[in-house]
Amino acid sequence: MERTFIILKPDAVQRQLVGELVARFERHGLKIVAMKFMQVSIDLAREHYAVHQARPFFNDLIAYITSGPVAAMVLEGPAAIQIVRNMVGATNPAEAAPGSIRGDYGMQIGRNLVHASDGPETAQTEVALWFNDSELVSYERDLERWILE
Ligand code: IDP
Ligand code: MG
Repeated sequence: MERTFIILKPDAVQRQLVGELVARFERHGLKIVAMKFMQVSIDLAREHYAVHQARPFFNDLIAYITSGPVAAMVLEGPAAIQIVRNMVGATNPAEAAPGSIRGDYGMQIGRNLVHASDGPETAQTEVALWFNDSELVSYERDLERWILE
């Protein structure tokens, strides 16, 4: 079983798309393991996006992710990382396939609505950066056998 980390970025919150986007993940069959609504600090933003610190858009990226509250969550399922990346779509909404979140709701790369972990190592690092162990909830879904064989 795999876990992946997702942020519904400030534009998703301001555009009142939180429910719609969470519904997409739920409908797909992904299991919500953790979720919180929060204002991201500059320090957390810099740590989360540390891999991009040398990029020309880094300061804009930090300004964007700290510009208002976000909804952060951990989703679980077999191949959850790849499934969520597919659902999110290409980084630039202009290149994202219709049917993906960025392809359906986004216009520009600097307002692309959602972050999702890009691999097993980043997923593990990001989950640990954003959530304490006690915030990751273990429970059974009654309909599990109708989603996973
Ligand atoms: P990803 O979110 O699809 O994984 P990354 O390459 O990891 O894309 O970039 C992280 C975030 O940085 C993007 O989601 C986007 O918000 C922003 N970003 C990436 N490239 C650019 C750019 O060229 N200009 C402005 N913002 C960018
Ligand atoms: Mg990325």
